[in-house]
Amino acid sequence: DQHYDVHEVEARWQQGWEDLQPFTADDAAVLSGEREKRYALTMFPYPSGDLHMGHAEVTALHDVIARYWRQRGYEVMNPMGWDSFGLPAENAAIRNDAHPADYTYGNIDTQFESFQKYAVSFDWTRRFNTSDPDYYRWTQWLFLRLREKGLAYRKNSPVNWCPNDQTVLANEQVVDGACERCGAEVTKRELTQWYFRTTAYAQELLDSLDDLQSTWSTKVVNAQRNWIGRSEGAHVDFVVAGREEPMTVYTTRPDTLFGATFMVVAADAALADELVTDARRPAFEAYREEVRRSTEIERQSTERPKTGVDLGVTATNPLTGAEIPVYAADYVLADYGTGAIMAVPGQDQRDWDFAQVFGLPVVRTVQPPEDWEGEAFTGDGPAINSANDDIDLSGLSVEDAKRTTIAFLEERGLGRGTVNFRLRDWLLSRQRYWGAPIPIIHCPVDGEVAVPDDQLPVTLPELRGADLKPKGVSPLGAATDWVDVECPTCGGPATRDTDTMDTFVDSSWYMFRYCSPHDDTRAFDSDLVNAWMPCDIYIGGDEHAVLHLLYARFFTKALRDLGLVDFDEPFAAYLSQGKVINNGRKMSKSLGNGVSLGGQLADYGVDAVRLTLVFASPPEDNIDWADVSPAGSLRFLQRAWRLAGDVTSEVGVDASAGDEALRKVTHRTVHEAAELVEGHRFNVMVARTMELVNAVRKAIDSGPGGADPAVREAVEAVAVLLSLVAPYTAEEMWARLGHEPSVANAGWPTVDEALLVEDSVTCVVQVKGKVRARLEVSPDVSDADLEAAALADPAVQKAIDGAPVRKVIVRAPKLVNIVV
Ligand code: ANZ
Repeated sequence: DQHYDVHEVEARWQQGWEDLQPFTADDAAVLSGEREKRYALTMFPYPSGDLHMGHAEVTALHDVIARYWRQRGYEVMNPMGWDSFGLPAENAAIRNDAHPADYTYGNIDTQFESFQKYAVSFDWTRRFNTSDPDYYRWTQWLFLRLREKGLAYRKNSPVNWCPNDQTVLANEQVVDGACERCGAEVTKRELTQWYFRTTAYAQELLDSLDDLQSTWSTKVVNAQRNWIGRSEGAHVDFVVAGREEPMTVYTTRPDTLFGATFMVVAADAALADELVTDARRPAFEAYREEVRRSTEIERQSTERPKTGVDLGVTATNPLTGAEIPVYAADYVLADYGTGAIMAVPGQDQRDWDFAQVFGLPVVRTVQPPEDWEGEAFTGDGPAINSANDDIDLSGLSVEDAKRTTIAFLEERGLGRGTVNFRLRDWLLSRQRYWGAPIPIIHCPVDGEVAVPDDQLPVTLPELRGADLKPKGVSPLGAATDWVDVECPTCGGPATRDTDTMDTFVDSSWYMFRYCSPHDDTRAFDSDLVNAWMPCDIYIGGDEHAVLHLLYARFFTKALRDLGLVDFDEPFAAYLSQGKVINNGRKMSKSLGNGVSLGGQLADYGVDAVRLTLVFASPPEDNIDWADVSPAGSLRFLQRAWRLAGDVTSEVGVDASAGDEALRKVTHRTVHEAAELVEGHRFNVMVARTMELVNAVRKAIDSGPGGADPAVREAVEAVAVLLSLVAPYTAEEMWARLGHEPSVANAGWPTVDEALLVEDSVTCVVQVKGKVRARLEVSPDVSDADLEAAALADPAVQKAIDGAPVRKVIVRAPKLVNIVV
């Protein structure tokens, strides 16, 4: 036989695997310590259509690791489910004129079937959807536990508002001033919303990144660091004329205090409203209106000229004693630091720009370099214009001046050193339908009352036929039967909270739920979670580098402090995979360059598509579908499969009697493949497998032949290596070789160390930095022998050309460098 029928094989094995269930993780084996565990997690999908090339890529890569660990004898948990609440499903449902539940669960069925055909080694017994009441009951339960700890609370403040989706957004969901999902420019609104107190863990979230540095993608670690945004500086108190309370600012440059020539308050901060004089109020209110209407993009723009209004009050610079004016402006943010700054135009460009517009004085407090022609100077240099009777910073560097100023301020009670974080609390409530209802009841007598645990879940009302189009208030408000309830405390009339939770809440704890997915007495079994977690690998896209990972890390720390888990971080290793693109560009409808996964699978089969995705590039890099060849992958798989038909020795034959040269190739390949998988260099692992296939083909056709025991050993190794990438082909080969299924549990071939010793290595000989000869030498050649051999080589002699040899550098067995 020269070919196998890809689709016939797929249909047959899919059926066969269903009976074998080789991928069910055994809790008992892990709890008892009988087998070491590995928890392989890949991001669960949104059910907003069928699987696409992106899913195909991430699961193919992920499956290499999961299947490898299984072959190595670990007890592997590789679960999958659906992140089925949330805006993407809801928006798609509205577009398709369907109820979100019908739309969502229909897609889940479709995706489930596709996953099965795609043959990812998931443990389907652990499957759940976050929109199942059995799941979100516990999302609500966890919300209440966090609230009891003071980690979930409600407050009124200006929030990000997406005018298109008609809902609030977390800071993390605003990218360059636009809605992360729909791209609409985000505006601000004053609203009462629910928050998780992520800031309570700011320092710890930052500190534990040090431990993740070596096992997480660097890009992701850096993105997390920047998002948390720790800075060191000072709070400085300014006395405002006619006001008892001081005006406190946050500055990272206390050394520049002598140069603070005016103050700026965020226009939308309460403080601006408090400070403004009656005379200036009309101008202020008009300006504030203008600011509220503008988008984040406009406000943050550095090109746009600075705007603001004089509030009519002055503050006293504590070091110069000068009375300096206080302005309101939009370049200062209400929710960062204290929402107010001391402006130092000599050292800060934004302040410089503002000073130019309003004609305010500039005093430099750091000496710029002699040839300095710029405006604000932000670099280091000796302090100038920075002395009074009590403190003298003259000549100090920025760092020393900072320290001296902070000490002085602290001594006089004028300020104190402080640490500030860019990280904000996580805004979690959404004015949308398709999410977990917030389990709170509002009572006119008792205020905010938690829904008692035994009344969970608060199920979503069905609202069939209702208009779910976003209108800025939650559609749940329309379900009056559902909204009107008795207060659990006083029994009087009360109303349910009508907002739902951000879908990121659901995905912040799903990795715990997989450990005991069907437990209907608790969110998760802590013993099982502590046994299985942290996840040994987590694979997903870059787009979640900040949001989801940060939230999941926050949840883990909060649950630890609630005594529910005994570790600090959910993901021991994180790998972010690249994207599948086409003709150099992201696949999109408008470009018409989309590649359908279904079409590729129909044309080439599952294994060829999987192999192509794994082989194309290192996992972190993008794959351009225009540059790869699934047809070539299929030809290779057929070649590998044909080897199995050419093996004529019996199962269990003693390989040690076989051809040694081939055995060496086999053992070296298996040995390297393990290192390559562990180092996430899956594409190279495939390349090595291809080389092994070539070597066996040669051995069969023009070497010892198909009856040699070394050939069987090699082909069995090929089947096991391929089982990580191309499960159907591997299974067919395994059966053809006379084995019982499944190759997924065949076990990793044992490597004979003796066969790894190389016979010879290539030594490069350089003369005057140029390669002049390559010598085949023994791997354990001595420096002296190697030097003699190099000098005796005719090509080397010719290159030296009789010149005196000044120095010979020998690095046995690989390099000799001759200096003449
Ligand atoms: C005076 C000063 C002088 C500043 C100077 C900088 C340079 P990071 O590093 O990001 O924490 N700032 C403080 N609160 C702000 C707010 N709510 N909106 C906009 N800007 C704010 O930045 C801290 C610096 O950003 C602070 O230090 C403050 O300006 C400004 F030569 O104070 B600085």
